[in-house]
Amino acid sequence: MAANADSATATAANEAADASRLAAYWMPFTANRQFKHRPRLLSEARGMYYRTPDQREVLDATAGLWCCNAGHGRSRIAAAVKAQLERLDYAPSFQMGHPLAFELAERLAKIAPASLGHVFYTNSGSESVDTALKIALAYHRARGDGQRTRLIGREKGYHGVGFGGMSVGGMVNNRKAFGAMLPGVDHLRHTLDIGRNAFSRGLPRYGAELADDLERLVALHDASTIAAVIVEPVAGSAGVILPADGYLERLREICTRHGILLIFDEVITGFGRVGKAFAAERLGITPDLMTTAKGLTNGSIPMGAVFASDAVHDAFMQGPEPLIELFHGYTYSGHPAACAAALATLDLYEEEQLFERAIELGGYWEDALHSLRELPNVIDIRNFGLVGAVELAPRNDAPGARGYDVFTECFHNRDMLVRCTGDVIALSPPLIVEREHIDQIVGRLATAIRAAG
Ligand code: PXG
Repeated sequence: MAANADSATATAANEAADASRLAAYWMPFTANRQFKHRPRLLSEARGMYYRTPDQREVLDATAGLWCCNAGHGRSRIAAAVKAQLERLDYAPSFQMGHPLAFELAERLAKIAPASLGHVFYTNSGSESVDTALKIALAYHRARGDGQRTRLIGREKGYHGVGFGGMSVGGMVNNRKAFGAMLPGVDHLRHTLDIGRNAFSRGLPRYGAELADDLERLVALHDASTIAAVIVEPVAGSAGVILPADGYLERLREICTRHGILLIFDEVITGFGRVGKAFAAERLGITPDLMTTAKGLTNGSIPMGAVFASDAVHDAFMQGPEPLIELFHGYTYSGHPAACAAALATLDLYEEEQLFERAIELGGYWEDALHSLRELPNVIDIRNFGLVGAVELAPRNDAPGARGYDVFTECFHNRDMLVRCTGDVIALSPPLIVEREHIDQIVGRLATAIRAAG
């Protein structure tokens, strides 16, 4: 008895000591104090599973943060990074190059829509977005159309956390504390319409006309002042918001008619998430610029890439050759270790045919998710490719509480990692997922939704 009490005291003391050691790390997009009272730690990962420090196996239903598309612990990537760091750890990225950066750009251009033949490297999705916005502004200027300075985003859009991405983004909590942001930004209406589209399977039927909102902004500002429109083909962070069938075609058509560049933010949808290399290909609509990150290196080494159309790129390649065409870039643009990781990742995607998985499994995924429809408080289910969302009714006076409870219930009691954003549970498993994992994901989520009440 006494021994037990002693060991309980010792355990409590250890935990207290550990908790105090969590203080220095100011965690991103996290309720720091709440987290540190009851930490959720992951210490190892392989395949479809994370492992916690206390050796629980946690099923990864979110591919980390939408990035580990080939699953975890891929030794091919680790070996490529190690070999590269030993061969060439770093090379300057301005006015100098190294072979892998060129090789990777060529590989990437091959899997992108045909006209997107040029690649600019960054280190994250946020940097990709700010890079694309800057390229759009400078493109018009290079063509003598420098009065086109307005940028158009969309309500509920998420384009990272730089000042550019935050300004064109449309999630209020990501904006409200940070001042006036970029001037000359406007927003399209968002495309979430549960009233008309609840429980759609795949792209919803109603809402293509929402693209005409761009005509409203053109009428207000005049097309001659607008540089670019940026949208996520499928919005992830705001809770998996799908475009209605025909919406993106219409947006493309309006942009083309008015000489406005269309930017697809494919940070989440890129690298196989929706059944092709990019949503642009799956949906048959080609943007002028495309932002990516995450799945580019399977989440292993930070890296992003902006794809630019030949027309955009070529507009810069004018004038005297000794002139730098774009005064933009990062110390770590095309970092050798990141290039090695990306090349190994592309090998895995190709050899294991992972980009096709979201189409092969799409029907099974859709049926499994929609089996949750009758559970208490479920007000919508959305799916496309290997992305899914279950939207729950908010509790009275406590928006987000039910979603958070499902998330913590999943992690602590059902050994599964999901994302919650408000009262939406978002799912995006690694593309190596098998049918039995899908059954587990849906089964565990069902019990967590019931338990959260
Ligand atoms: N654009 C899009 C479309 C994104 O989803 C970014 C840009 C920014 O990427 P970086 O690498 O700078 O974080 C993202 C990031 C979530 C979640 O809540 C989504 C993201 C990041 C973290 C969490 O589902 N997307």
